[in-house]
Amino acid sequence: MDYQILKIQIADRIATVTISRPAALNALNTNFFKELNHFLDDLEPRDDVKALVITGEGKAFVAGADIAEMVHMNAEEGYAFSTFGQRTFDRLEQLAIPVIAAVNGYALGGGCELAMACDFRIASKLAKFGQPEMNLGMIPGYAATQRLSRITGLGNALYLILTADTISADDALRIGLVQKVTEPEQLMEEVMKLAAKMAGNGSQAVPRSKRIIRNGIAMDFKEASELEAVEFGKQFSDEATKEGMKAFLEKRKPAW
Ligand code: DAK
Repeated sequence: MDYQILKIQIADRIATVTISRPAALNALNTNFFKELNHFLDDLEPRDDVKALVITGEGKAFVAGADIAEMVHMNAEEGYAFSTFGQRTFDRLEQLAIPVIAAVNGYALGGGCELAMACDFRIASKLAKFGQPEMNLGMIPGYAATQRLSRITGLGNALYLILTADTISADDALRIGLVQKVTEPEQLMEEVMKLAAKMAGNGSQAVPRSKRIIRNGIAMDFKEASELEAVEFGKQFSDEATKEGMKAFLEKRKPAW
């Protein structure tokens, strides 16, 4: 596919996707979702890529869904736009490998929702977060009503969605919406370090943990604990897990 919006780089087992429509602050349109799905089609079967980073070009991560595209939609098109976007974000969330949002600037509306569909959010000090849909007379459409409360708690989700306030990276850190705040020029270095740390684990423990945490949150505690126990048992058939334990006992690094 000839990508027009995404810039894709794969190096050292880490894929980096840069959303590049800076003239529209990287607003998400139908073509973005088509390109991201195409990229995920290529990525999912690969076992040489161990982490994915998503970032934006210019002063925005993503300033929301593309208002210029949405303004012309009828109910049928709005529904299609919604389901296509939701399915894409679910797909990202369910990806086997960890996904990091490197939030370089505005993450508003659909942009904050995209960041929340990633596993972690590392933010530049310049980043701003919010769900300003209220200002457009809309409600969020890519699951902010659900993901924001799960990530930051009910009070913060109600506050951000009902007031449409935009918050700083430091405030986002305070409410647990981001995991770390960096100087702008250090953002990608910090993110790559984090990605490399997970990508360097040669066992199945990273994808296995992600799968249990992601699936377990939709279960009751007992059922989720059982899922953990089943997966815990399965890893004893993995050579890499045996190697990890043996290496510890032999006081050496695992040969992964
Ligand atoms: N869509 C389209 N264009 C956008 C945009 C957006 N979300 N945000 C910015 N742009 C465009 C601006 O129109 C402007 O274009 P030109 O006038 O130069 O052609 C260019 O990007 C630069 O923007 P500004 O001139 O406004 O830049 P400033 O630095 O002055 O301001 C800003 C930056 C981020 C504060 C401001 O651009 C802004 O307030 N942007 C809108 C933020 C916003 O309201 N975002 C939420 C969008 S609503 C759904 C699913 C999801 C959603 C809805 C439904 N379904 C499933 C149905 C999600 C909705 C949203 O995300």
